[in-house]
Amino acid sequence: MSAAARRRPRTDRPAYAVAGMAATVAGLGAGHLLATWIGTSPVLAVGARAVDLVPAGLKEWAVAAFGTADKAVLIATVALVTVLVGAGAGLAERAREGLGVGVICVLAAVAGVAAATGPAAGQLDFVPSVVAAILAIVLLTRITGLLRRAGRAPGDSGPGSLAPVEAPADPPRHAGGTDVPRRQAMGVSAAALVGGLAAGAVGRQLTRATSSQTITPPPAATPLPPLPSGLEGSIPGLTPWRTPVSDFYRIDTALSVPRVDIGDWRLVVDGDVDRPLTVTLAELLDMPMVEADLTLNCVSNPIGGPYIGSTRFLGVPTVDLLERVGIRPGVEQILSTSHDGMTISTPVEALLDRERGALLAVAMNGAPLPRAHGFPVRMVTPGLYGYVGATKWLTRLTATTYAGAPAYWTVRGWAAKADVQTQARIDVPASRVDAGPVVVAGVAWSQAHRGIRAVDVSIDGGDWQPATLGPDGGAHYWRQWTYPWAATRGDHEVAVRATDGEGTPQTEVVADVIPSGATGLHTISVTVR
Ligand SMILES: Nc1nc2c(c(=O)[nH]1)N[C@H]1C(S)=C(S)[C@@H](COP(=O)(O)O)O[C@H]1N2
Ligand SMILES: [Mo]
Repeated sequence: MSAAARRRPRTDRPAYAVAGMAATVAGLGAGHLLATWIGTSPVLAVGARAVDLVPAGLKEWAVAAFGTADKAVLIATVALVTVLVGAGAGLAERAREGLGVGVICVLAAVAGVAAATGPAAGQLDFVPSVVAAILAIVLLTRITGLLRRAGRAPGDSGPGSLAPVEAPADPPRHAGGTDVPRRQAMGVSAAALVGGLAAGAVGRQLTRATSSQTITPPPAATPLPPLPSGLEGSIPGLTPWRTPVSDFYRIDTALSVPRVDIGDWRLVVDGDVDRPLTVTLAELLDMPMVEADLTLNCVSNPIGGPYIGSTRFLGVPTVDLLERVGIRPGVEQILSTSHDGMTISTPVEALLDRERGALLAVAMNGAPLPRAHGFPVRMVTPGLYGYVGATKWLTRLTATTYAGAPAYWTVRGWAAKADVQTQARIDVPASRVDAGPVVVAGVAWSQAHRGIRAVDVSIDGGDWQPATLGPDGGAHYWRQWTYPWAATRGDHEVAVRATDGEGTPQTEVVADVIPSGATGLHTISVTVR
């Protein structure tokens, strides 16, 4: 055994790896907490850039595999990879003093650049990454310093000393001074780990807390009568006719929910217009408001999927603002920009169509928009999927052409325009039922084609049988339906088909969600005992 090997026994590798991990966790936690007040969290910054840079196919896979938990999985992956690199930094520091510090600097540089180049990045967004790096470096050098002392025999004056191999300085490792710095190193590592995790958790709680800022939605100029109650009261398991806001699906690319200051909020309306305009929130809230019962759905919603909800929105007709600025001939789309940099293209004719009733919404279900759903102002465009008409945290509307400014999803392979496909979904029964009368029920929607005229059910490929429709909430609102089935023992296939208000049944052709929304019939298998 060489002197060097004796000075640094093989068994101290885990301690260095733990040191690197602990220092990294402490840095990440502190950075995440600091980002509550200033800049962007290093983990979220890297995650956000990853969301923007990964190919659409991988994103599709992640949504398919993890659903709306895809963000949590992404954040966990980024954190895990960072902590593993941190372990590597500890080992690098063991191999050569300063090398691990270098690894941490590289990590921090990646995070800092990611934070500073985000679409909504301000000048101080890199700060938490720098603070995280400083803390991690201080901890790493302190802990590895202790480990070095622990690995050194008493009397050994340090690396490079020419202590003879046969020196008296070869005591049992647990004796003498060597154990004290080792224990101190373990203590500092443990404290860094616990402190980092706690800081991260506190940061998470603080950024989650709902904003203290709110608005008072003004009354609608022409209020809608309340919706009658739906069928869900008598059919357990049927989707409620009005989606509770807490159950409303959330789809966006934001890793932390954007926090928009209502005092600073401005809506800029510009581009190819006669009179560009900037409105404050107070000015917007002073404009005449209308109510609309709307179903909102995501182009990524698979057949039978959950990314759909219905509520009553309150807002300013988008056309009112567009008429004020004067859209010039040749404009094809309104490119909307959100506070977090998302861009969405909406066909200008859809927004100028007063009957369709696109809104700059400020409230849903009688209350201000929750932060997750676009507080303070979002777009909603009946008949169009969310990714081409429902920009949350809206800050800008720019009149332009499709070639002039391709939107976020367009450059990622999704259709530049997409009407909501006519669909029906089966909510009940479950996959196992007892023989006898069974209620088949669900919802159907066809916002782009004057609502739902009929829903039909087919058992085991048999003739289409008409379902009974629930109350009518208008062309842009989904419709509940129910069908009484005399279920007989055995395995059965139940299929549903919607027919739109113009009399066209939904297509049975199976299409994937990308590029313009899934098509095909929703079919379920039921075992009847
Ligand atoms: N700023 C911003 N707005 C956005 C998105 C986004 O990623 N960022 N996603 C869109 C998509 S794909 C959909 S389906 C709807 C979803 O709105 P919700 O989360 O309120 O249900 O928001 C749209 N608006
Ligand atoms: Mo979407």
